[in-house]
Amino acid sequence: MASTIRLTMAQAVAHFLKSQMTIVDGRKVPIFGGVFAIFGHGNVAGMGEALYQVREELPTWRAHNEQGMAHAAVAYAKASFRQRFMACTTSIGPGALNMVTAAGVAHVNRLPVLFLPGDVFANRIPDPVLQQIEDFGDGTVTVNDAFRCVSRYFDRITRPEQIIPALKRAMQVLTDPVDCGPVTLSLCQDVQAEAYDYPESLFAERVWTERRPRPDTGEFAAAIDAIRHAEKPLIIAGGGVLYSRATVELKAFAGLHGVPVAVTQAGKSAIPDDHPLCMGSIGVTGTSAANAFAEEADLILAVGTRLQDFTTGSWALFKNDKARIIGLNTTAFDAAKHDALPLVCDAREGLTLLSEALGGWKVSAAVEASAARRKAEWTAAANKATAATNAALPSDAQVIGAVQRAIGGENSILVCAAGGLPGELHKLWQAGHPGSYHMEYGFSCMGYEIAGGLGVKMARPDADVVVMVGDGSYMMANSELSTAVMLGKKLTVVVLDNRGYGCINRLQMATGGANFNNLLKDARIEAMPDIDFRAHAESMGAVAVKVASIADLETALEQSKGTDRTSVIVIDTDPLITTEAGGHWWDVAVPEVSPREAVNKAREAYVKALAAQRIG
Ligand SMILES: Cc1ncc(C[n+]2csc(CCOP(=O)(O)OP(=O)(O)O)c2C)c(N)n1
Ligand SMILES: [Mg+2]
Repeated sequence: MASTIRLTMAQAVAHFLKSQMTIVDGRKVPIFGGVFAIFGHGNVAGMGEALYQVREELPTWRAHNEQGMAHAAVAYAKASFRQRFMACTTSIGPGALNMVTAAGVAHVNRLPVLFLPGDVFANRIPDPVLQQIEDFGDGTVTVNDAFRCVSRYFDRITRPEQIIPALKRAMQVLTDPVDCGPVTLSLCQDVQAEAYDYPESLFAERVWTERRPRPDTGEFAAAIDAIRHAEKPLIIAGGGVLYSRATVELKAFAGLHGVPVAVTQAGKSAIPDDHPLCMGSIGVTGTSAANAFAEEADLILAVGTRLQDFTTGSWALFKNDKARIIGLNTTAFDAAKHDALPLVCDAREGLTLLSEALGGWKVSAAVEASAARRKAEWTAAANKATAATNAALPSDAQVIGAVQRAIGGENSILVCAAGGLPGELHKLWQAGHPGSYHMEYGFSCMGYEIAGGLGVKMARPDADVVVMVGDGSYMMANSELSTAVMLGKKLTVVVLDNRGYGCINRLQMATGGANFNNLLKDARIEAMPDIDFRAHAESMGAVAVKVASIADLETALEQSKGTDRTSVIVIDTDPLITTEAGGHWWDVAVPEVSPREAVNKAREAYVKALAAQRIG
């Protein structure tokens, strides 16, 4: 009989997690970077005791907010190019539900995180326990069912032996390039403490290696044929290029065949922005260069992208009637979007094989010439937007310019997620090495930025992690600033205070709306908030300073380099200015009837714009 070991279910989880390994840069390392935990009655006795036992091999990190810690875990996975990830454990009820939004972030962005929320008693004897909701018609419903739609795999563990297949399934999903995403194992609190004779083999070291699927022969032949017949091809590089670590191959492909490359938010840094064939960002927040190629392209080689609306200009960007998409993606779901010729394979494998098969095929000299011209035109426009200024209230672009000049070097990683900044950064930030631009733009979840910065720093301790965040996002979630200070994970945080939800205010104006409920001045107020972000950040242990000009910002950024402490620099900005150059229409539905003339006008323009959309 196989030998067994008597453990509680929670102990089995902890021992199993610490035995999972992977290879990164030729070195064997634990695949779990650790476990973020906030304890409560749903996990302190079970998971808490179990994690204590393995604390040397599998570190437990204490956070301040479950959503924040889960964002940090998401960022850790993204900054690790999905090669390593974390687990997050919480109590039942509110602690668990606090992670649901972050699970959504992981789900949209296809990032691996293991969620281990506590759940109600499987035996139901003490019901209803503190923090247990009661469904009048279904005894099996708990709040953790909310994780189902934001998990690639969901399981509720109601018997200790169920954890055996569940853990194995979890690892398969977390490490699978296609299924990759959040896994939720909802751990009933009584079962966490229950013992079982687990087979010792469950805890044997397991080294996970990457799977790199190669293309189907027929799909490959069709893709080659389409590329060979293309006169104006364009590559769209998405996050999949980075997760596949196909950046060398992308550069080689573009260079050899002369095909211009445009990048999505997740794909930015897959090719350096200063590469002659990198046309920069595409779509709604695109450069004029990338969007000009997209408009005329007869072939779009979409590599590792979900083709979300910001990328496709809500499907109005591609204006050539003959435009054909090749969907080079590990995930058939993405590869087949919009009647694409699917090329289901790993990005690195696919690009290498395509390039080999294309041999000496190259675009015409005219394409390369227009790439050089368009890039130069865009660079001039971008430089103008980011140039230093002594305006009383600088624009986001001018702040971006200062940050880039001061700390945008080879070792830095820029982190951002929501507000007006993502659009400006997509256009204007000059990304260098792969992974140096960390934008969460699948969910664009306010409150991700600071916690995300922490996760990035944990994944890449040697990098200079720079977080750019708006006042709105800062107010939504900032508690992991204290965690970063506590863990000695140095972040440089630049807070752009435009006193409200600037980008939504602008969107409101663009859709004919009245200025209403976005900027603080347009909200229902008894006393105008005057938030002292500097003092707030200082109270959390950061070195904090408020600067009054772009010049002072550059000085403060320089000074922040000299300290090991997390630094927060606050600057007031103009809520109304964005970079006009580049960009594309975005489908945001405008009311069909309204007593407001401005809305009716916006509706007219909206209906006209809809005509450019490719349906299906
Ligand atoms: C959790 C969450 N709630 C709401 C939104 C919608 N939203 C996107 S940006 C934004 C305003 C962000 O304000 P701020 O961080 O100050 O940036 P700004 O727009 O001023 O540049 C809002 C409300 C969101 N993306 N995420
Ligand atoms: Mg703001």
